[in-house]
Amino acid sequence: MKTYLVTGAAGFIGSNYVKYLLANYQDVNIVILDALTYAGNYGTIASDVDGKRCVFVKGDICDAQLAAKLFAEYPISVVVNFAAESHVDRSIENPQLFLQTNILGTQNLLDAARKAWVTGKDDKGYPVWKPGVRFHQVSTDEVYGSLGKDGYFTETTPLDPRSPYSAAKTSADLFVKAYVETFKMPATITRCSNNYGPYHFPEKLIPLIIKNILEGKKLPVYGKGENVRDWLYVEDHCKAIEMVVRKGRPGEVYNVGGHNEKMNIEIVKLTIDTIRHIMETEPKYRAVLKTEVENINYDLITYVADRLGHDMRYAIDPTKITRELGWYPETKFEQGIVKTIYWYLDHQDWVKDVTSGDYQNYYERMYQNR
Ligand code: NAD
Ligand code: TDX
Repeated sequence: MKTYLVTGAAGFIGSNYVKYLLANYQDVNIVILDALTYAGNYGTIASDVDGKRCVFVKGDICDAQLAAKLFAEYPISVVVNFAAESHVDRSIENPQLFLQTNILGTQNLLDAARKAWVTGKDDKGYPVWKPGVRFHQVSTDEVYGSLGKDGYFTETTPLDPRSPYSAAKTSADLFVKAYVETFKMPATITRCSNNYGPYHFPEKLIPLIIKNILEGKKLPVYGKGENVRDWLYVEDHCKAIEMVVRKGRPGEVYNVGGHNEKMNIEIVKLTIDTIRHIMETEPKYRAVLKTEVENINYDLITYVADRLGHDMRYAIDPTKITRELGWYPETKFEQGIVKTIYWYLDHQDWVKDVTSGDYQNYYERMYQNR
């Protein structure tokens, strides 16, 4: 058995990863560390936490004492660091929080792992690591900056972050690299494109649009809606991470992407069309609507002021992970988006739950007078 410390697992991707691990790998125990910020929800993982294969600890990745205690208490040999402030718009409002969590938090985990996993020194003074240990950093394609019409991000594309969010994620990646070079830490990084799927917090484009359509609210599209994102179904991302943790070469970066480039406005229109079709053909779902079926149309789209420094296009070249590890995106976007919409229709209680806190204030602050 191996014990994984999975941080940020009460959020979107981390919770999907824990569910994926528990369902597919019998050789893994999990310690979840999550601060339960606005983006973390215990209910998302409550059914996974059994106190045996999976335990939950509420806490901050910046807390050095807590991290040391976890390494002392559990035989952790793998860290998968999802915990982060993840929303670009919030990073424009409060850059410092992103620096705190995404950079200092990652460095704190790197140090805690180093203290727990180093057993001595080799003849050149480099640390000797316990066999089989691995630190995995979950990063993003946003560290590469923004593309024009052509080209793809590869692992050798220069880092060129442009938002406080991506600047902080880039700094975290550089700390991981520094620990690899300086201490020979067995660490890996994955840089992934935009994820979508179950448990996605409704501040991000796809779940926000789904929620607003069902409530008959306007759909805020930034700028002209022509910015391009490369969408990946979240379970495909989880599979990629696990392949890298198990088989990826220590010290390496792997790009993960879905070959699914779409303009934002295409996403919004497709989501409107799909929900309208479901409501027309499966009347039982009309019970979740706070509007009439006839109102589900393109008139809901409203163009609002653009995001400051809005990256134009992201597109990942995942050749390396496919060639080295055999990973490929299994879920076609057209299937994934339908699955995702049904998941939200069937989990309105979850949406209500995660938006019961400060969500309404955030929403008004972000979109009123935009
Ligand atoms: P999320 O915002 O849904 O979840 C983040 C989780 O981290 C939450 O459960 C939150 O409570 C927890 N957290 C925040 N600060 C913490 C702290 N100081 N200590 C402990 N826990 C803390 O994020 P997500 O979309 O699931 O993203 C997860 C990771 O994947 C992030 O590192 C993000 O940068 C990266 N990523 C996301 C995407 C995407 O499309 N969502 C794409 C590529 C990479
Ligand atoms: O209301 C909106 N209207 C809109 O037009 C929102 C919330 C977004 N957008 C646009 C901005 C982007 O071009 O949609 C696109 C997607 O926006 P987000 O869902 O906020 O994602 P993005 O900024 O692309 O970042 C996401 O992918 C990379 C994640 O939030 C990051 O954590 C990840 O690293």
